[in-house]
Amino acid sequence: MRTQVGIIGAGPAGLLLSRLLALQGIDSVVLENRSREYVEARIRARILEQHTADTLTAAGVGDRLQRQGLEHSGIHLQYPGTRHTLDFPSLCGRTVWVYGQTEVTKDLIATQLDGGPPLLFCVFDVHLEDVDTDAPRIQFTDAAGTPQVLECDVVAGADGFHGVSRPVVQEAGERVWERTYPYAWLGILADAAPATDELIYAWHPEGFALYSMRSPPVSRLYLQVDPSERIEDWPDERIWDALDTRMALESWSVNRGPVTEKSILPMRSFVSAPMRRGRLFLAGDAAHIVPPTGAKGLNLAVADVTLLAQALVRLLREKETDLVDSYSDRALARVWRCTHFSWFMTSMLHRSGDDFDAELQLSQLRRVCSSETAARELAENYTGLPLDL
Ligand code: RFL
Ligand code: PHB
Repeated sequence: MRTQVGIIGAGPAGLLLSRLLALQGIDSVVLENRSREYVEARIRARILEQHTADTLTAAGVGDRLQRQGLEHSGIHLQYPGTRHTLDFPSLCGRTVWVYGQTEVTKDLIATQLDGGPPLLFCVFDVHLEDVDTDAPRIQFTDAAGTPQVLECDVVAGADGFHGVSRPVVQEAGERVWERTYPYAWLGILADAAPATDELIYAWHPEGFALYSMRSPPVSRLYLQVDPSERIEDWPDERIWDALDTRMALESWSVNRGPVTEKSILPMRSFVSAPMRRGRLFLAGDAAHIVPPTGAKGLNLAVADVTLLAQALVRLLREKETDLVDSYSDRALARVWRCTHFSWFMTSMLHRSGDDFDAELQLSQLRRVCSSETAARELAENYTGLPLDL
C-alpha cells in the first residue's frame, strides 16, 4: 500500500486531518486500532470554540453541528451567594458551541466512509519505520490478520496519549513537561433537562462542580472528587446531594433524572516537544493533554491539524519545507497558551483544602466577576484565541 500521508488514529485529530488534506487533493490512509462502534461511542469533550465550529463547517462536516449544536453566548461563574454571567459576545465578539466530540467523530467517519480516503478500523501491531527519511513506512496487521506495509511521504501521529507515535519522537530526544493535579472529576450523564441556559462553573468549600448539557433533555454534570475515590462509593443519591450543595442558589435547583453514565476522570497537564521527528508529525493528545476545566482538549487537536494540513499541502504540492519546519513551534505556542488557561481555570475553581488558597481563589473569582478586563481575558481564552499567537 502507498499513500502520501499515513495517519495513525481515527480520533478527531486524525479524521479531520484526513478530510482537510482530501479537500486539497492530498491522499491519506487512516489506521485505527479500535472498532468503529467503539470510537463512535466514546464520550468526551463537548465545547467547541468558534474556530473549531468554523473549521468543521468549512470542511463540509458541519451540517449536523449547525442543526443540532447549541450555540452558547457565555458561562456562569459561581461561588457561594453569587452566580455571575460572562457574556462572551459583548466581551470578545465570539461564542462557543455545545456539540459532543462523539457527534463530531460520527460526522467525520460518515463523510470519510462516503467516498473519502481509506479508513481502516481494528488494525493492530502498528510500528513506524524510517521516519528520519523521506520515505517513512507504517507496518501493521489489518483486521483480517494480514500483515501490511503502508509506504508514505509523511506520517501523522494522531493516536492520542497512549499511542505509538510519541515514543518514536521520544527516542530522538524529546522534552516533556507534566503536572498531575490532586483532583479528579466524577462525571454523570442524566436524562434530565438542564436547569440552566449556560454552563455553570461553581466554586464551593466542598469542591468544584460543573453543570453542562448534552442536549435539551440530557444534562452532563461533574463533581470534584479525590483521585482515589471509587465510583462504587458514589450512588446516584450521593451525587445529586453533592451537586445540590455545591451549586446551591436561592430559588433554583439542579434537575434530577435517571443517571445513564458515570465515571471518574483523572486530571493532568502534559506537553511534549518537539511535535516532530523527521517525517513524523504529532497532533492532538499524542503531544499534549490538558485538564478539562478549560474545555480545550478537542479544540487544540483541531488547531494542530489545521496548521499541519496547511504545512503538509505546502510540502507535498509545492515542495516547500517552511511550514513543516515551523509547525512544531507554531502549534506549541498555542498549546502552552491553552495549557496555561486550563491550569488557571483548574487552579481558580478546585478546592485544595488549604484556606489560604481558598481566599486567593475567591479574590480571583470576584475580580473576574467585577472587572471587564479580567472577564475579557477569560472570555477570549475560553472562546479561543487566533490560530497563530
Ligand atoms: P483521541 O481522541 O484520543 O484519538 C486517538 C485515536 O488513536 C487511536 N489509537 C491508535 N490507532 C492506531 N494504532 C495505535 N497504536 C493507536 N493508539 C491509539 C485511539 O483508539 C483513538 O481513536 O485523540 P485526538 O484525536 O488527539 O483528540 C483529542 C481529544 O479526544 C481530547 O483532547 C479530548 O477528548 C480530551 N477530553 C476532554 N476535553 C475537553 O475539552 N473536555 C472534556 O470534557 C473532555 N473529556 C477528554 C474527556 C478525554 C478523555 N480521555 C482521553 C481519557 C474525557 C475523557 C475520558
Ligand atoms: C462537558 O460538557 O463535558 C464539559 C463542558 C465544559 C468543560 C468540560 C466538560 O469545561
